[in-house]
Amino acid sequence: MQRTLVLLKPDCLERRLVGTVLARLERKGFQIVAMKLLQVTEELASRHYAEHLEKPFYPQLLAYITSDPVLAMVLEGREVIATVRKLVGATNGILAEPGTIRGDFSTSGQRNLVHASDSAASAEREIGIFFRPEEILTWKTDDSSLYLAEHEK
Ligand code: 3AN
Repeated sequence: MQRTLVLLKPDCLERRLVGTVLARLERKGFQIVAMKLLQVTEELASRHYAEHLEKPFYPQLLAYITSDPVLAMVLEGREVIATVRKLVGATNGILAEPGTIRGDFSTSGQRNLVHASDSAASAEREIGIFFRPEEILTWKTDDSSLYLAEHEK
């Protein structure tokens, strides 16, 4: 089973779309194993967005991600990293396919509602930035047969 970091970003909270977005991720069959509401600081943003620090859009990205709280979570499941990226859609909401979260709810390249880790290495790094190991819970329901075939468990 894989884990991925998902952030519901300030615009998602401001637009009261938390329940809508979370429902899409949850009903796919992924398990929430950690969750917290937090205000992203400048220091936290610079660690999370380390690859964008030198980009021309970084000051705007920093202002946006620190403007209001984010809901951070760790989701667990089969192929969860790539699958959540597909559910979220392309970075720019204009280009994101209809049916994806960004494709259905965003017309922006910055205010695009959700962050999701893009690889196993990113997931491990980003989960470590937002959560201490003891904040990630190990729990299982016995309903896996509703979601997976025997050989997929
Ligand atoms: P994604 O979130 O799809 O992985 P990244 O990692 O390339 O996209 O970008 C991280 C965040 O930086 C995006 N979610 C978006 O908020 C912002 N961003 C990316 N590219 C741009 C851009 N060209 N102009 C403004 N903001 C951008």
